[in-house]
Amino acid sequence: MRKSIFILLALFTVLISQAQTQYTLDSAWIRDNYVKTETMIPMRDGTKLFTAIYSPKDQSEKHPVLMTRTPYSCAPYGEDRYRNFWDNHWRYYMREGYIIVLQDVRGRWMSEGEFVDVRPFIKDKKAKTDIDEASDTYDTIDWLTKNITNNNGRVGVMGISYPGFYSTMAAASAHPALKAVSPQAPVTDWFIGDDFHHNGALAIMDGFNFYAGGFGYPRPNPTTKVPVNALKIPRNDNYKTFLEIGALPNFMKLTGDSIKFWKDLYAHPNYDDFWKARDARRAMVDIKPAMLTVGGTFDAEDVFGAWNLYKAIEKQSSNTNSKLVMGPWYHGQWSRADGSYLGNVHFDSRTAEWYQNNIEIPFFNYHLKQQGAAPALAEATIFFTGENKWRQFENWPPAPMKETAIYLQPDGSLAYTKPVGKAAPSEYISDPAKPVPYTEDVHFNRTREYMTDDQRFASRRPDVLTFQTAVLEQDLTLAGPLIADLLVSISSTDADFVVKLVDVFPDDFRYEGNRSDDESYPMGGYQMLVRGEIMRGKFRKSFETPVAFKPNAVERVKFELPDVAHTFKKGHRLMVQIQSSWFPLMDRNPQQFLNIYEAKDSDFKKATIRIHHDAANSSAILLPVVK
Ligand code: PG9
Repeated sequence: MRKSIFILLALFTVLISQAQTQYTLDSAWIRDNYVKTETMIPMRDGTKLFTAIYSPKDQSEKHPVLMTRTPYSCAPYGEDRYRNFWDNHWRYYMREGYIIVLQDVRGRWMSEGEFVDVRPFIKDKKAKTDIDEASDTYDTIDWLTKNITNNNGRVGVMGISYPGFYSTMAAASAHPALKAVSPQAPVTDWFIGDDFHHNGALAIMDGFNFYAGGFGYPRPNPTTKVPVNALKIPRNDNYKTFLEIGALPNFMKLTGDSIKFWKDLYAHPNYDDFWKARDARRAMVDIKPAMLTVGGTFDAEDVFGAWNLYKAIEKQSSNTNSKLVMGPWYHGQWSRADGSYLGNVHFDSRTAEWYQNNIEIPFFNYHLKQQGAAPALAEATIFFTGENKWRQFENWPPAPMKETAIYLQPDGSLAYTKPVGKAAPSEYISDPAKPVPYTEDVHFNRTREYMTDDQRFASRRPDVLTFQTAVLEQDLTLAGPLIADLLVSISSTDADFVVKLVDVFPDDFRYEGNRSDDESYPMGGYQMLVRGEIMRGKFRKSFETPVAFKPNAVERVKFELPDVAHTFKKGHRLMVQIQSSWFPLMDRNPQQFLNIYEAKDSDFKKATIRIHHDAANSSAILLPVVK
């Protein structure tokens, strides 16, 4: 007995030391194989940008450069302090011997100059003072290729989210050494679908926490100092906190007068030149480098950006080598986690690892190291949830996709035929004092998991309408954008419309688990959110010019929801939910036609919302059906 305990202890000691070695090896490995330098690179207008360069010590061959430009800092600062690349996909490129370059964008952290949020692209630059993120990237690449020893003259740029926006702008730089760019979950249009607004409605929780929590604070001079979050609000229950803060002017009182972008956002309530100039798609013309646009179908921040940046490149720059990959991921999951599940929903494989090994690394190795054959990359590589399979397409949306109307019926069903005869509309009272929560749970920060969460908490509310199909007798696969085409009447002069596409699991469904470390659990009747989107009703005719509703008159509210890639399996049902708030994910609509950024708490009124589904006014969802 004593001997076996000794053996076990010895084994345990060896295992622990190996684990530490592995961990130590990772961080020590970087120091053993890379050397870090920091420099200020001059831009054409004289502004210098802080740049950290990690170069392989191996000088036996020339190395490609892979860069990310970020507003989130190149930390840690100091040539003796190394970033831990081992917890994300950059580790693969260090193992491949790339020169890794991180740069603080203009006006952020240690870079000189003035920061401008999603700096507008200048198409025809005439003077050295006509600078934008594309010209800053051009000047940076020029300096790098001329000054980094042992580089092979080929540069790539990659970035997720805001760094995804800078990747998009890099592609527009047209520097001849720039051979491959991967905008990932790229910030693309902050009024129509990314981060701050969805169809004109304000993403109040994310936007306020992000800007008022630190990012928006003034940075008068270069600094490595992390801004202290000066926001003093209760952080135990976001629904309660944001409801008690109330109307949007109250949030401005909390931020004070120092957050420029927050003031800009309030000053531009409609889709005007301020927002149009910041639409990254404007720059996607005559793009030279190979493009790999990547995103997550369940990305709560920039799912719009990924799908629609790719579509803009296809439409505006048809000669570009442009590919799309969309996996079943939350924001950035493909760079860190294994991608095998999100919340309660499992995907039966390590989708992120598959993507890294089969797509991203071969993409950069081919274009930057001229290694291997051209990756056999389909135009669009898309993971379909529901069936849990990758599918490849020659274009996206796929040619066989057929836009198919499914109609809301008076009895709460959905059918491919229009309702016949007359019928009373379905209606609910939308009360801004009791908005529909975006999730069942209580927490402060917005969760990632809400994008696939069970929607039964909502469908049981009197202010949420549900329509569902009969049990499906065969699989139904959707591939592309959804269009909500609603005929509505409201008792007031403005309202929001949230449409949710839901996969209703069979009552006896059980997640069986497919790995030894995976438990199994019941999911009978689970109402999986596949896609949700909000439309601020006053923008139904135009995002530039809001129009009031005529009380109680039937009007059309038609809008696009971000693309989906999902198979409703045989035995499931397809459900549509309709509601008029989604809180505190989105700000509340006072349900009166006014400038919401100037609303008073007393302006928020209940309204009766009616959704019409009869022969004359047939509300429908246009489904992107592929067989
Ligand atoms: N898409 C994220 C974001 C950027 C700017 C404001 C709010 C959110 C991000 O960069 O992660």
